[in-house]
Amino acid sequence: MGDFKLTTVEEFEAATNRLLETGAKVGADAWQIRVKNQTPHCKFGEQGICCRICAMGPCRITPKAPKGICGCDAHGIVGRNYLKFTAGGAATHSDHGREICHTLYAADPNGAYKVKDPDKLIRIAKEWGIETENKDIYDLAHEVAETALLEYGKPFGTQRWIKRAPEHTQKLWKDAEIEPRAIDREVACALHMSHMGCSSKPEALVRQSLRTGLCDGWGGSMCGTEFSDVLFGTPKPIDTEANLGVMNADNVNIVVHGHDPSLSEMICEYADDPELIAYAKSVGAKGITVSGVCCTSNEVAMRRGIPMAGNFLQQENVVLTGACEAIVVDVQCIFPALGPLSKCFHTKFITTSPIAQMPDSEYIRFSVGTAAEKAKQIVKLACDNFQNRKPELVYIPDMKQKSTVGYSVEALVKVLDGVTNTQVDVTGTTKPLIECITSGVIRGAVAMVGCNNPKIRPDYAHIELMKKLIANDIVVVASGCAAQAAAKAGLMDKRAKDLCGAGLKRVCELADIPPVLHMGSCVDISRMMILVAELAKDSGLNISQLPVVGCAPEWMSEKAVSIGNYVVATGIDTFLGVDPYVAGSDQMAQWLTSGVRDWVEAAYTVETDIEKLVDLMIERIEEKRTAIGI
Ligand code: MSK
Repeated sequence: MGDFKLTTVEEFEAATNRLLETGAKVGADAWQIRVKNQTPHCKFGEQGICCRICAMGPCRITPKAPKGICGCDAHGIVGRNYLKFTAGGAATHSDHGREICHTLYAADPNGAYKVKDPDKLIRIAKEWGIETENKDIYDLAHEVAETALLEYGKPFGTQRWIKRAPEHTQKLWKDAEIEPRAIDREVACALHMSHMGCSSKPEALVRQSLRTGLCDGWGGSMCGTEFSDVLFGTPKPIDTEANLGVMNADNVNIVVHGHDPSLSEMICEYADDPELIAYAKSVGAKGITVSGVCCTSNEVAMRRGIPMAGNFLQQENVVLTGACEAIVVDVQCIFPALGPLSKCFHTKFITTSPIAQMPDSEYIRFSVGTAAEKAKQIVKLACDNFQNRKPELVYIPDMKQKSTVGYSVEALVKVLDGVTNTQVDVTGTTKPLIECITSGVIRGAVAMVGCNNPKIRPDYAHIELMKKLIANDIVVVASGCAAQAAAKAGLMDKRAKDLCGAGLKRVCELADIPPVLHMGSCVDISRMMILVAELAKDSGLNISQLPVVGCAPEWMSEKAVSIGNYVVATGIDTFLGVDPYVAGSDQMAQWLTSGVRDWVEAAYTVETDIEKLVDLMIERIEEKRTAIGI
């Protein structure tokens, strides 16, 4: 292993504490302080038994008051809250996907956005029955984009993407009446069902929660992923670095944060522009460093090798370094706290989307038509701000790890081709991976996804779970902030293979991969759905029979609940480290952890003890292996 060593959570925390000292000097607020102010949390809210969907309440369920004013009981209230939560997540992911479709619709050979993966575009067009012969690639892009946009509101039929699922899965969805129809319809239907005086039956609310999740994972998110690949390139393995040490005290530091690659791609483009680099030098910097936070970081890391400064609960840390000239955000997971915090430093907090506008920010509206001009303006503004730095406040923790990222399904299939000794030509299939699993060289796989949540020691659950899984020869595919936790710790460094069991270590060596594979942002969990669908088709097994589980140990957002619902509905048992506000209803808990298994052959497990959570996952993977006789 040479001089390779994982960075520990204790080291992360020591760096954060040092940054919080800077914050205290300038009177900055921090999430660590706000958590204390908000604790203990409201018990009614925690259990999901507070109802405020009409103006007769709010009603709260207690042993003395077991029903709301309308007569709704705890099960109906928890169920409606759960469905609304799901709808929020599905709407958010899917609207991100819609924006990407609009960007594709505006792609122009002479404009800011071009088609970078025409082969993928043609593959999708053929999949959707769109004529490709003798068609200009941009005409095709516009036609495909318009077809995709119509998936959001089409009056009849189901999502096009679901045809990618194995027939067995599609039949389960049909039989359970959870095939996702138009994306906007499922979200609207969820809000309709959970309106005052509509559904209060847990079974019905859970069913629509799965359907709404499916319109995200096999609808809006899949649009987001697939068309981002068409526009910006399908990720391939690429080297980068992760953690706050990627910021450079000598350079103008621009941090991109949020989710939509349309903005961050343009910022990266202009940060590389020789004219703007010369401009940065003219103001006293040595160059320009772009780094990322949250999923927008995953997007540009996977395609450009842009370093990852941190994940969700590190977003304030980048400002606390005193070396951030601009934090430029698009949508989702952005703390409004960044506004007041940036005022304690010289940092410009730049909001760019009408969807995410915040006080104390500089709003530079970004749109497809003006993308190049606005990106240039933002990079220049950051350069101008370099001279306003207060050197006495600058401290960048000397902490970063090497990572190899960019394992799209296409890339994964390609790299794993080299692993087995099979004589069959398996190029382009998941058969090598199946062979590794059936032979027992790899015991199974875990899709580790999701956020940070102050209820869990930040990053600890992600990192400890991943370490134990890979030591047990279970490969981990990761996305979102879970992926960044792994990268910051060093688990995406190929040298981390030495932490694996003998089988997985051998696979890592032969395929030249790290044991934790970066699959992208939170919309990219749709990549994981495509991967399991292909594994099922190539192995002849049902998805639910594969020794594969999902896990979100530190999740916090509505999007994560939508994701959980589509992962479970796809047939993958899903393990959560944070309760989704359903503890107040044993009926809802029963439906989610067991009842749904009758429909989709998978269910949730909620376990807040991290040690137990990982053991349960390993147990489940081994049970699945035994059930199929491998
Ligand atoms: S950014 S949804 S904190 S993964 Fe996608 Fe991270 Fe969770 Fe946001």
